[in-house]
Amino acid sequence: MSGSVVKAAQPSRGERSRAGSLTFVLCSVPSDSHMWNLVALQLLIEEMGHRVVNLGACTSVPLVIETSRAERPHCVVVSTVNGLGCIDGAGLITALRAEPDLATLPVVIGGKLGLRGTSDTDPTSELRQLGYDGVFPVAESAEKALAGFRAFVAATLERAR
Ligand code: B12
Repeated sequence: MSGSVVKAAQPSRGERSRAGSLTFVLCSVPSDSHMWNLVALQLLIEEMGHRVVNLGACTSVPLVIETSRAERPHCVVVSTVNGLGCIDGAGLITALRAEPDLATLPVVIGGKLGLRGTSDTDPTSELRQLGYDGVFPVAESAEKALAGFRAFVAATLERAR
């Protein structure tokens, strides 16, 4: 889903959030070809009343950086389930935080982040230290991860108002 990014005049973040809607860039990591996780999350976020720019599976890091600049989203949501989230997800947040204009952009990650499903060491604290604002592993419970994400979205909306 790559392509040229159109730099048209856009409403400011404040103008968009006053309209009741946040913008989310939804992506995966370069190694991950799973796509139904992205479809499900797009529907979930849209059902909450927000706009989603879904970059699809096997998302390249440069595309996430380019789209974050073009869309100026309220949050980037990284979804990954192939087990390499702790490695590829670490690379993505390190690259984003190295860009001065994206250093404070809210970015969260969730899904099946480790290689062995429920038996992995929880990578949450490591990913948070690298710069993620929220980490939502489904290893313990998908419901808990989604509830945590919903609470994060609600708090983001509150901050944007
Ligand atoms: C379909 C499938 C595939 C298809 C994908 C087709 C496609 N284009 O989508 C194919 C066959 C290509 C595939 C390949 C592989 N797969 Co696969 N695959 C699956 C399977 C059976 C279903 C995934 C699915 O569509 N689920 C439906 C969606 C809606 O659910 P979900 O993905 O879990 O997403 C939800 C939650 O995880 C959560 N969530 C996800 N992201 C985020 C983010 C946030 C912020 C939040 C809050 C929540 C959240 O919310 C989502 C919506 O409810 C799962 C097993 C399973 N039952 O989950 C394995 C599975 C994901 N695959 C697995 C593996 C290992 C692989 C391969 C490495 C296998 C191999 N050796 O080649 C490759 C990797 C390919 C790659 N490069 O990524 C493992 C991952 C292990 C782990 N992480 O613990 C699983 C879990 C199977 C297993 N039990 O071992 N796979």
